[in-house]
This record gives sequence, C-alpha cells and structure tokens, in this order.
Amino acid sequence: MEPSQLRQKILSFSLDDGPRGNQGYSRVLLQLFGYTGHGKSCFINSCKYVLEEGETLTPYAKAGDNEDGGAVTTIRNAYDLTENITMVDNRGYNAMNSFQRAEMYAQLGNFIPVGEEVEWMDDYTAMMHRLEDAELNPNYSDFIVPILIYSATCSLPDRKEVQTFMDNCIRMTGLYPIIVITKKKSGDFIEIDKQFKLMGAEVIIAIENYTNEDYIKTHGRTKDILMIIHKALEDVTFRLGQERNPRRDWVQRKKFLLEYIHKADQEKKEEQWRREEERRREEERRREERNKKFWFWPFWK
Ligand SMILES: Nc1nc2c(ncn2[C@@H]2O[C@H](COP(=O)(O)OP(=O)(O)O)[C@@H](O)[C@H]2O)c(=O)[nH]1
Ligand SMILES: [Mg+2]
Repeated sequence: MEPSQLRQKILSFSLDDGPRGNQGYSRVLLQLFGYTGHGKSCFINSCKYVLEEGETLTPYAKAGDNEDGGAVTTIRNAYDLTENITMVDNRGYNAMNSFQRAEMYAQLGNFIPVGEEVEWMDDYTAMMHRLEDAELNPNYSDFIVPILIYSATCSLPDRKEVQTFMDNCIRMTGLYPIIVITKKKSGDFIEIDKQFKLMGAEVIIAIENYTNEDYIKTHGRTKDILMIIHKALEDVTFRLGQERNPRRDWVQRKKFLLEYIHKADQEKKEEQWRREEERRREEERRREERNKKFWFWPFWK
C-alpha cells in the first residue's frame, strides 16, 4: 500500500466499521513502552508528522538525550493522532523492581489516568489505593494496543525481561506488543529484529524517526511509520471480529494486576527475609570467629 492510501485508511478508521460494530469501545489507545532514550517521544512526533501534510515537524512530545535533559517522561501524556486513535507515552522499562513493574502494568491496563504523574510505589497498600482510585472513574472504552520501542543502537534485549513483558501483554490485552526498532541507520537492526522474532513477536518494524535535524519526508520512512499504526489497527479489527465485552476485558486486566501486585508483595517480603537471614548468619560467623581467637590465643604464643 502507498503512503497516501495508508494515511487515508488511518485517518478514516472508525471502531464502528468492524463486522460486529464497536462492541462498546470508543477509541484505540496505542500504549508506548520502552527504555528512556530509545525514541518514544520522537516516535510520537513522527507519527503526528506523517499523518499531517507538509514538512513542518512539530515537537508535540518533548524529546531529549538523557534523564538530566529534563525530557524524561513522568506524566502519562496522551497525544491524539486522529479522532479515534490516541497515543500514550508511558513511564518505565528501565531497571525496575517488582513493584515498579506492577506500576508499568497498571499503566498498560489503563488504571492510571492519562495526564497524571506516574509515581513508583513501593508497597502493597499504596498500589491498592491506586487501584481503588481507578475504580472511581473506570475507563472501559479504550481498546489497548501495546507498542514496545527498542533502539537498534542498544545491545540485544534482555530476553527474559522482554519475553515476560510480551507474555503479560497477551494476558492483559490479548495482543502481542508491536515492536518498533528505532534508529535503524545507527545499529544492527537486522540482528535485533531476529532476536524479537525468536521471542515470538508477531509484528516488528524498524524505522528511522523524523527529528528536527532530519525531517525531509521520504517515501520509505513515511511508509514504515504509517505501517506501524496500520498494523495496530489491523490487530484491533481482528480482536473486534470476535465477541468482546469491554467491562469483562477491564475486569480481566484488573484480576491480572491484582495477582501481580500480590506476587510483588510476596517477593518483597521474601527479599527482606533473605537479607535479614544473611545479616544474622554474618553476625553469628563473626561471633564464632571472635570466640575462636579468644580460646586459641595462649597456645600460639
Ligand atoms: N538518529 C536517530 N535518533 C533518534 C531516533 N529516535 C530518537 N532519536 C534521538 O534519541 C534521543 C532520545 O529520543 P527520545 O524520543 O527523547 O526518547 P524517549 O526517552 O524514549 O522518549 C533524542 O536525541 C532523539 O533525537 C531515530 O530513529 N534516529
Ligand atoms: Mg520521552
């Protein structure tokens, strides 16, 4: 398909058009995840750019080189691509403990309102309060599509971490994340593509984001970026071809999250217990050492 056709399809996409209608869903939520610096903000700007006419790249999402650059995302910002499609920049995916992972899944499940600060919580009660708050204003009507952004300049993905994330995406949303490999001109994207394929990813597209320094629209780059949105919509259409119930899907996500938080809490307690045990053993060992010295000292002299 030509870029102009892809663009037209995306702009005119409506959830009502499927064989069973929208089944209660009112918009598609493209949920971005990925390590800091891998190109999420640039990807949002690129998507907006290829859907607009002309060659003026507007920096809707602030991009930056590192965490000190002030561009690190702590608020769950949303950007409308069309009337029916919204993209969300989520926080997370750097080295995380199990509670931070739970927070990431809370974002994925849409339990943290858009526009709200994402705080890393570190205990069971805080997380549960967060979930109860979400219950006050539940958002059933977003159809979630996970997208994982990974830079070709980085070493191969941590297989176990990514695999778990992908499996959990299936459990929560019924979809594998679409894998977007960014910075394809600067790294071995073919090798990274292969690794993601081996992990079972279904859609992997390598792109070069449009940036302020490099914004001239070319056929191939524009097509690749549009194709990602198009593939996401194909996923949505496929899922909506089956009988769905947004409320039941929400409850399903919530169940998964509750189990996850429970597990995180167990892990934290076990970790504390392990550390306490190690400390106790170390103390015991020192005490024995001291005792030995005391008993043997006169014979050495
Ligand atoms: N060459 C190149 N640079 C990119 C690409 N995507 C992002 N960048 C650069 O990488 C840096 C981090 O990007 P950013 O979008 O802020 O990453 P985020 O932390 O995931 O939102 C910025 O300096 C971008 O200009 C790309 O596809 N190619
Ligand atoms: Mg960003």
